[in-house]
Amino acid sequence: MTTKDSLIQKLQDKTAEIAILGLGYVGLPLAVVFGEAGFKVTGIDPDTRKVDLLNKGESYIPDVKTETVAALVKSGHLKATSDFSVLKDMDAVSICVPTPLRKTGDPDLSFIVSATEGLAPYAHPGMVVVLESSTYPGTTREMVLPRLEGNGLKVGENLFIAFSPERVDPGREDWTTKNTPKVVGGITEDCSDVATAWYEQALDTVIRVSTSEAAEMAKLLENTFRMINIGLVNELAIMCERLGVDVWEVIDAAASKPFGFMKFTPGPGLGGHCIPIDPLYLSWKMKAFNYNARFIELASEINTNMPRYVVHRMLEAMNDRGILLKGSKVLVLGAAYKPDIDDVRESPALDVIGLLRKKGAQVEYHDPYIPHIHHEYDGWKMDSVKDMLQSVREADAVIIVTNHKDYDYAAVVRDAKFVFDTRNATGKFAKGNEKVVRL
Ligand code: SAJ
Repeated sequence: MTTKDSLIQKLQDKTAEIAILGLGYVGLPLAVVFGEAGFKVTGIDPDTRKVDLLNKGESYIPDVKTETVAALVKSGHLKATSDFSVLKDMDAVSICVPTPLRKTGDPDLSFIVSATEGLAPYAHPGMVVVLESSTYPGTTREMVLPRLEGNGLKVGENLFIAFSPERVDPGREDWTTKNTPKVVGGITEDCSDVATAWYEQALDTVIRVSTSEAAEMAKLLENTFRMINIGLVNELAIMCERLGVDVWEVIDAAASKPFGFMKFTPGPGLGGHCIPIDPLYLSWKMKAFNYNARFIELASEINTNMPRYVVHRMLEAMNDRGILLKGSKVLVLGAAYKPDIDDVRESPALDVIGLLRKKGAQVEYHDPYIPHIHHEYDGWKMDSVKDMLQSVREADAVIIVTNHKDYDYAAVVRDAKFVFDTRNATGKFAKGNEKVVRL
């Protein structure tokens, strides 16, 4: 029996030992899915706080219930450690580490490199390694493979390497790690065979592609598609304002088309750790091929400018009402990067608050999910106000930046002196209401 066949056999009878490198919002749900499928899973993370919580049977990820973790720890299907040497006993390793941007706007692969270099000393014949972190096409072949191959390890023969993009949408309950179709592409056909055989043991649907580059590019297409279409509707909002047309009415009307259209809505900018970032990994890579990814650059420019645009619109609307922004009390409603989650990464609210502060407004914010924020570049820190409606009443102006569903928008409109609504959250309360201006 070849090394490949015996590894596939161990994966199919679930005697293969699984390691998940990186226990964040991607890695922990994946560890749970493999554990619940019957594998013994070892989570590895340098953050000992996460390790200790997991070994006590506690979850720190909202999408993963503590009772789920507790049951898996109790049954011996899940444990955690910060000690990479356990990898010498592992047969299958999934790398789920962040791929942010550097301050220069270039891809930051340092987490992938350090995870791979942490794994390398323990890589052994009969191991499969899958990278899940969103990254540019070629990363698995150029950055992971060279660090693992050698010392008797030959990819496709006794070492199997693939890429499988994470598709975790924090806070979503209908599509989960287990039931969301999963793309898998290997460095070689044999690598694809092994990685697919592994993932098919725990995930409902595995979509096999021919190479790791195809899998890397599929992910970037998914998120570039979103970023560009959000940029399109943001520019549509700018055009509609010039035309005196209600962009929200226009989008709702277009969305009545049952085919050939997909609804996106304008807003104060593009937040999160996926959509604003993943496409820039692609445009950065294309520069090495002397190709300028113009759609991505333009959409990124439009989206990046939206915080400045909405503050300008608000300033104009306040001026029309004789309210001077400088020195006025402004309440920002919603700081998370999208509704009903507790994540503030890259949130446009941070930019809006920074711009309002620079224009001399006395800014407060409220967000039920974000008790405090700290702007790492500008250095300012703020705590969410406690009584949202009380702060609405005390403010000279309110700007709705993130439209959490729990907000009572009727009460906000009732009690506010002026509302600038960047999300059409006040929709039906805004019609003909002088106090409300929408993007
Ligand atoms: N946004 C708009 N208008 C829209 C949609 C989004 O302004 O029409 C803004 C949001 O407010 C947010 C940013 O864009 O600031 C990103 O929003 P998102 O809905 O794309 O949410 P994310 O960043 O959590 O994206 C994730 C992605 N999932 C993965 O990468 C695995 C994305 O592929 C999903 O499609 C998305 O969740 C989702 O559908 O919720």
